[in-house]
Order: sequence, then structure tokens, then C-alpha cells
Amino acid sequence: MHKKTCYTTTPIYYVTAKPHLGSLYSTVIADVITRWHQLKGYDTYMLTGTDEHGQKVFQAATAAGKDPKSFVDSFIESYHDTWQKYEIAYTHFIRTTDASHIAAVQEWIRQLQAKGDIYKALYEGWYCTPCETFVTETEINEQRAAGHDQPHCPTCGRPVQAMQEETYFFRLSAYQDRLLAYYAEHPDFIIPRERAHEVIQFVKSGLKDLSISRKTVTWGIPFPGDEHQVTYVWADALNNYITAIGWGQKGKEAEFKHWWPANVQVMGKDIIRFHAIYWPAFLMAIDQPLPKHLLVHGWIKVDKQKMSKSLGNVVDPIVLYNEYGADAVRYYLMRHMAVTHDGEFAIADLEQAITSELANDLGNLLNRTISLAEKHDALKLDDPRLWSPAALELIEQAWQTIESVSEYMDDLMIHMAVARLWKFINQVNAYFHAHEPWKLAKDNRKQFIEVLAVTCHSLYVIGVIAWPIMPYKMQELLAALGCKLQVDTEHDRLADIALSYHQRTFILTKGAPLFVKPEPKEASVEEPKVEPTYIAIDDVAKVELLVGTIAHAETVPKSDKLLMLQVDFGPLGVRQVLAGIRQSYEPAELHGQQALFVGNLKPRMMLGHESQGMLLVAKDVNGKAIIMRPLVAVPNGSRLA
Ligand code: ME8
Repeated sequence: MHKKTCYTTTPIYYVTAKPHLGSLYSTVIADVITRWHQLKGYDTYMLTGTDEHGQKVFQAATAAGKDPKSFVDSFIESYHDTWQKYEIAYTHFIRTTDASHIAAVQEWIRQLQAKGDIYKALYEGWYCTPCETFVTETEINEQRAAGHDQPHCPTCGRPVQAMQEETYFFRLSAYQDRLLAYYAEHPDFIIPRERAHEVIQFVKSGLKDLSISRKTVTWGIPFPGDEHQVTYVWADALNNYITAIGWGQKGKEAEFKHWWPANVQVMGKDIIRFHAIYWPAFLMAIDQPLPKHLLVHGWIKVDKQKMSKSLGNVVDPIVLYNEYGADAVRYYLMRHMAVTHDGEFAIADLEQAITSELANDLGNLLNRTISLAEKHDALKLDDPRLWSPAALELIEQAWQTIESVSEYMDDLMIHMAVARLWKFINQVNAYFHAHEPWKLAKDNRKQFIEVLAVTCHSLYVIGVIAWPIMPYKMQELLAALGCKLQVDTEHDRLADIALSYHQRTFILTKGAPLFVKPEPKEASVEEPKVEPTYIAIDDVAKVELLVGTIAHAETVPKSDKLLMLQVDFGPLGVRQVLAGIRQSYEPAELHGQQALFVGNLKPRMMLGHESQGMLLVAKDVNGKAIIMRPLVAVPNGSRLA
């Protein structure tokens, strides 16, 4: 039997550091889409990996004093580890330094050479290393006309370097009309559609041929037929989507045919031009069909700025994993970052979502149902033969939910699908409350059982539909109902739900709460208020801010929050200060560090120790308390003015 296939990809990430929340975001999106198709019985393939060549990686390796290969090797484990922790069920992890990829890219170039799509000429223009992109003279001239003296990259805004070298060009201009015709005939090629406009405008303004080799760069795939050139990193990287599944490799033709064209290629809006213009043209040049959809998502921002390695405001997914668990973070990213827009990441919002949506709306519903069943000896629940009209109404709402969620998922509007599912969760909660099963337990056993049974069916539907978002937690939910979700290519598990309403027995088991509400944060590390409260200058003068050196730091017995510091304030003497930074620093790290303190805070007792001041800290993006200190050493006891 011919199986339906689904091939999904993520961008391959530059390996200059460990993965961050932005890389995780794209990867979770691709994983959710893949799992959604698995639920429907598709044969799936998910590809992710790393982009390891080029000037940017070479420069980072040189700065780190390493050769490029051992430099990139040093990060691979952290990718595998992060993806495994976040339950990313990828089929293959490609590295562009893999021998099979290198050989296939060279084969691609040879085919283009044979076709006459490549010629050698002088490239004169500008180059942005962080984006690995050629910036044309026209773009720089536009900047000059707009009054900018410093030539900069139109994408990232950073300064560009002048470049002049002999390179090989790909005849991109020859594909302009075919590309425009393709966009017109396939309005859902680029999702969301709004993003297609900027692409179409760019192509219409006239495509120049694209340089696809570099002479002054050495860290790259050797260019066939010219030992002085390496392949331009984007020509190398984009091809990963086909080389990973066997293109250009003998004996792998059937594998390639099985998966290509990709169903969904996920990427951030920063790299749309590469994927929506160069990539389709590269494929047209070798007579291959184009991917069905490019899903272009927005940026995760922190404090209104794009989160990026170079800005130093990246959030570490492992810190979030340790604090909140993978599924809560996956849920938050999928629901609260609209896939079509930029989204602001804030710990407070994540915690709010866990508390109110995951723990209260969903976790409590499961917990209350099972507790009630346990109390009234109903842990084994058979379906009633006939459902009452009220139960049928909830069942009808479940059908509608499956239908609407499917539509949103098929349109790749994941945040809408999750929001729609939560509407149903609220409907189930409303039904449960309205029927007061705790009263029915005493007065009407038959109805009591029905309320529990239809609630369990609803939870089952929720567990199945939300599995792509929260694979681990939803298996836990289903296990508490005595069920297990098994995805395979023989079954459409969504369609199966329809059959289950008259043939399922639930065997309930009481377990630990599904989601743990995050602890409210200590007062000392509270989020700053948005609205400033102004104070008079006299009030400022009242506060004595001092510089002191931490002469000694130690833990405080029975406290996992406090450290006890002995602080040298020079002529003002040594004072003892207790600070809530145990989670952020090891005592030894603090020895000899200067820091800022409030010197005239009324002394107070904390866990039996006197604190004679207050240490000043600020939180970094991961919630770690960071001590504040002078840029250069100043005398102890100096007062801030
Ligand atoms: O561009 N918000 O690699 P890269 C959301 N190697 N997504 C973000 C993000 C943010 N703040 N920051 C990064 C490259 N991303 C090339 C790709 S593909 C053939 C080659 C995600 O490591 C987003 O998907 O700079 C973005 O497109 C990608 O990481 C860029 O990763």
C-alpha cells in the first residue's frame, strides 16, 4: 500500500555556540508538525543539523584558538543533548562536514557546470560575515542616498566589508520569470502569505547572478575543477535538505524519491530570501520539484530586541528545562509565540502559562476527575450504552475541536490550534462544574458515572491532540486514564477517536500532579515594576550605597537561598551581609569580588544570623542574580554618588 509521507526540515544552525532558545523554537515547530502527521498515520522524516563551513565559523574558531573542525565538533554534543531533552524526534542530524554531503554538493555544482549555469567573473561588492551574505553595490548606494555613511548589512544592520575577488557565479537572473510564475501559481508556498510580498518585490526588482564560491575563504567544500575556490556557504548549506535524503548519491535514488519534495521547511524570517529565492532556483537548475511549504516564523525577542548570540541576550534552553521541564516550555513557545509574528519572551509569562493553563485548566481537571473516582469507588469506568443529551453536547464539542484543530494544524497555524484546544478544555471544565459530580456521587450513581466517563473521553481527546506539543506529559495523562498512544503508519489516530466513544473502558490511576506550579519568586528577585514611582532627591540621599569587597562567603545551614558574606568596607569596617544568591553563585566564586551594597539598611535577623546591609543584584535573562561591581577597583567603603 502506498503510504502518505511527510518530510519536514529545520534550518541547519551555525555552530559557533550551544543552541539557544531561537534554535529550539524552529526545531520544536518542525517536531510538532512532524508529530502531527505521525498522529495521522503518515510516514515521516524530520531533518535537522548544523551548518559548519564558512567565514563566520572560521573566524569564531580562530578567535577560540582552535582549528575549525575541532571547534565545531565541540558543540555537537550540546545539540544532541538539548534536542533529546526537548523530545525532538528527528530522523537524521546532518552536519555539512559529513563526507556524503560534501560529495553530493560537488555533484550538484558539476551538474550546474555541465548545464552552463555557472561562469567565472569578478565579484565586486560587500560582504556581511555574520549573515554570510553578499550585499550589492546597489543596496549600499541606496544607503548612501538615504544619508548613511557607514555601509551596513540590510538584514542585520552590522558593518559590511568591501570585497573584490574572482568567483564563480550561478545564473540566478535566468530564473527570475520562472520564480515569479511559481509564486503566482502557488500562493501557499510561503506561509504566512504576507511574507511572500517582500520576496516577490525583491525578485521583481531584478535578480542579479549569485556568487557561489569564495577565493579568500578556505573553510568550505572544495569547488569542483578549481582548487583555489571553496563553495559559498549558503550554496553548501541549502543543499543539505536534499543531500540528507540521498540526492546525488548512488543507490539512494529511491530514498530521495520517497521523501522529496519536502512538505514543510521551517525557518525564521531572517533567512527567507535564501530559502524563497536562491533555494527554489537551485532546485529548478537540477530539475527538481520545489518544497510544498516554507513556514516562515517571527523572532523571539527579549526586552523588545531580537534574541541573538551577537547581542548577548540569548536564553539558554537547558536553564529553562531544568526549571520548568521540556513540555511546559514547548507548550509556551507553541501557544504564546504566534508563529506568524515576533513574540516577546518573558519568564513571568511562561510561569503564568504554566500556572493558569497547564496546572489549573488541564492538570486540575485530570486530578479532580481521578480523585473523585477514587473516593467513590469508580476507578474502572465503562461507557454507558446511551449518552444523555448533556454528554452528547460535550461529545459534539469534541468533534468540532478535532475538526478546527486539524484545520489550523494543516494551515500550520500552531498557536491557533493550541488556543482552540484550550477552548475545549474550558468547555470540559464548565461541563464538569455545572454537573457537580461530587453531589451526584451520593444521589445518582448512573449520572455520576456518565459525567466521569465523558470527562475521561474528553481528556483522552485532549491527550491525543496535544501529544505533538507535549509528547511526554500527554502520554502521562493518557496513562492516568489507562490508555497509551501508539503512533504508526497503519493508523490514523485522529480518525480512531471517532470510534472510541462506545468501546473504551478507562482504568484510572492517581499519580503526581501533571504540572507543577512554579514557586513564587523571592521579593529580592522580583520583576521590576513597569510604571516608575518617582522619588525626591532627598530620598536618594537617604540611601547609602557602598562599595565593599567580599572577603568571605559561605552557605547558611537549612537555606538553599541564602549566602552569608563578610564584607570589607575599608575604613567602615567588616560587616556581615546575608544575600539570596545561593542559586546563582558558589561561595568560592565570590571571594575577593567587589560589589555594591546598601550600607544603612536597618540590621535584621535572617535564620538566626544578623544581616547588616543588602547586596545589590540584577537578573540576567535566565533569571540568574548577577552581582553589580565597579568596572575598575575602587577603595572599599567608597560611597556611590
Ligand atoms: O541562519 N527567534 O543559522 P543560524 C526565532 N546556518 N528564531 C530564531 C532566533 C530568534 N531570536 N534566532 C535564531 C543560519 N532563530 C544558517 C541557516 S539553513 C540552510 C542555514 C532561528 O544559526 C531561526 O530559525 O543563524 C533562524 O532562521 C535560525 O535560527 C538561524 O540560525
